[in-house]
Amino acid sequence: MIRPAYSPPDLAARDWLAERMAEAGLTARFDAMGNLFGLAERPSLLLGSHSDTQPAGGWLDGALGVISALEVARVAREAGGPAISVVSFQDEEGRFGGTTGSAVWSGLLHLAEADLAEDMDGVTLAEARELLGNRVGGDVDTTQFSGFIELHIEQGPTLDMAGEQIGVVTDIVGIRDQVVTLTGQQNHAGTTPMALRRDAFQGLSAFSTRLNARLRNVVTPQSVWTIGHVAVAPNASSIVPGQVRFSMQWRDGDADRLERMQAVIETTLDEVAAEIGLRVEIGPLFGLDPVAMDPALRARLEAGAEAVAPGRWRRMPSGALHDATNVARLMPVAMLFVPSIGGISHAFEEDTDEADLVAGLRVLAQAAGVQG
Ligand code: HGY
Ligand code: MN
Ligand code: MN
Repeated sequence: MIRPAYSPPDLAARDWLAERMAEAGLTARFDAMGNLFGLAERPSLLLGSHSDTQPAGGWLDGALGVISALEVARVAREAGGPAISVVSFQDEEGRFGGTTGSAVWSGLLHLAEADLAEDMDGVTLAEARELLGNRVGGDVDTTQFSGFIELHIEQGPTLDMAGEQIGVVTDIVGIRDQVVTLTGQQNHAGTTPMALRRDAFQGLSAFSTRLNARLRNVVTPQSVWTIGHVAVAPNASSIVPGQVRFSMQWRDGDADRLERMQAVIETTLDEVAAEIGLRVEIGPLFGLDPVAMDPALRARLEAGAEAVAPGRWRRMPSGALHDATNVARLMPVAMLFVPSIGGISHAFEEDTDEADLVAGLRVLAQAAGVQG
């Protein structure tokens, strides 16, 4: 099942979750973005993640953290404490940009500005939010929470290859993401000599090849860059492409290196465009800087990992982006990972051994002060 933000499956899943929160004794509340909170008495520790998915995502990305948080909160209430609240953030997967729900809740992004964002089909966030209807119950005060812990799948190969069960996250990488449009000249694929073409796809191809070579001078083995979405126009076999629109995304643990990568991207784009005779348009830049996890909360996760999986846990950075990056603007945050089999994620094959899922839940409960 895939649940793109604000889609009927996403909203049905959030309605189901709101009922489970109420059954667990929490007060369910949707805010204006569609972030769904299950609130305990003040002050409480906030646990959670996101329940929207990628267009072709796996069953655990986000949902694991939300359901685990609900279970820990339920057990905590039955045990008479501590107060644990739960959240499922909206649009972490970025139908409208990236970690949009927690970005608005944390004050990084104003709702009015977020509403202008469009998805790949031209639907605005304002239009998508209207589908929330009368679910919206008002803002959720950020000061009622003492901190935030997110359990998530690793989405990479490290723990699985090492045969370990738990990753305690040290920091979350930063990200930059933008849409680039190259415009040349649409023309006949049979009569247009190669030397006279202003072929936008050839521009993208030359850009990508040259970028891979140029970035080698700037990056480390942990740096990544991706052209994940490409729209070729008019996308016909007998027409020289007049335009390509593509996503340019890069990530690194060092904010300065993200800047240096951006400079290489922009100079390479300009150089290739000048050679082929293309116009370059670069859309708004979506960016989040690297964030370090809170030492005190992280220590609680490390103690839990040592108790639950002695000798089978490690400290590690997160190469994936998470809502915790935004929430860190408001309160102490920490994250823990369980292994992804084969390192696969953002794919239907995404999976984790049940024993590892249970281990992650137990570490989360222990770090939250809940004896499961
Ligand atoms: O792309 C990410 O890192 C996140 O899984 N949305
Ligand atoms: Mn996720
Ligand atoms: Mn994801």
